[in-house]
Amino acid sequence: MIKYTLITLLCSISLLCSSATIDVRLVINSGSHSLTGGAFVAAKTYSVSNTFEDNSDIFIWNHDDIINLKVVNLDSEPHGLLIENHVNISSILSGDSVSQSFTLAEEGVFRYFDPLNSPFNEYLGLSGIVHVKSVLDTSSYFYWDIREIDSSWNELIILNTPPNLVDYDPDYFTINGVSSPDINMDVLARPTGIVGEEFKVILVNNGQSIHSMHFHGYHLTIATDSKRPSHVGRSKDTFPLYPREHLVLSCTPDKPGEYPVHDHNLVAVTGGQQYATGMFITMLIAE
Ligand SMILES: [Cu+2]
Repeated sequence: MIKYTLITLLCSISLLCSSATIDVRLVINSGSHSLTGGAFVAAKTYSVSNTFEDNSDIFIWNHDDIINLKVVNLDSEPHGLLIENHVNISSILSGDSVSQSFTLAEEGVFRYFDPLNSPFNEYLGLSGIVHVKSVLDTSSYFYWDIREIDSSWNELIILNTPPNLVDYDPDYFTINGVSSPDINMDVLARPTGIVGEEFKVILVNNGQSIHSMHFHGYHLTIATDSKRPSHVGRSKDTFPLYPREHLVLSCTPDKPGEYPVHDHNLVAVTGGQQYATGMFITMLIAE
């Protein structure tokens, strides 16, 4: 079960936009991530619930909002929380919590993650997405938190045995913590729209592998490329995405239909060595 925190505040018709103050209780949980084919791996995630979720929550906030954040560590190990450009909590002991208030002073897409035991804690699932929007931005957005899992790594990391980086051989591939066909049920992930109306897709690679997402049916235009800013404005159908990189892609569909998107690295459309699952989603566009 995926749980999201979606907080969108629109200005009233008055010319004055005031910032909101939002209380967020973010919990670090450990548990079993259910994978395609009935498999499970040990994982750790951040969520607003005391119950383990398969993927860390995606936060959508408005520029200038004030966040009163309390991070609670329910895991047996110390963990931290870094939100790029906004927050740096270096360590929270097991059973402890840290509170911090901050203003969302910058618009954009930011990763949040555990800086401890890098890259293994963020690999286990302690990494997610924060999107800070202009209060005037009424665009339709979809979110893909892209990562892969080497189930043998999870077993070792949970036992505090660092795996060998050169042995990384992922066998599961997820978007927002789930694989095809279940990912098509995720309304925050699955692009839906209408011919002639722009939508945007935010892709964040929270894994350790390079992925390359191929869109059928349409060309999309790069609105943001965190790794290669000079590529902004390019229009094409396949987009490489490096670890810790994010992209914002814009699409204005020119025809109706259901069109697939998948990782062009075809091992990523498998799960537990079974084809076809993994990173495969469809866009559904109405007339
Ligand atoms: Cu393709």
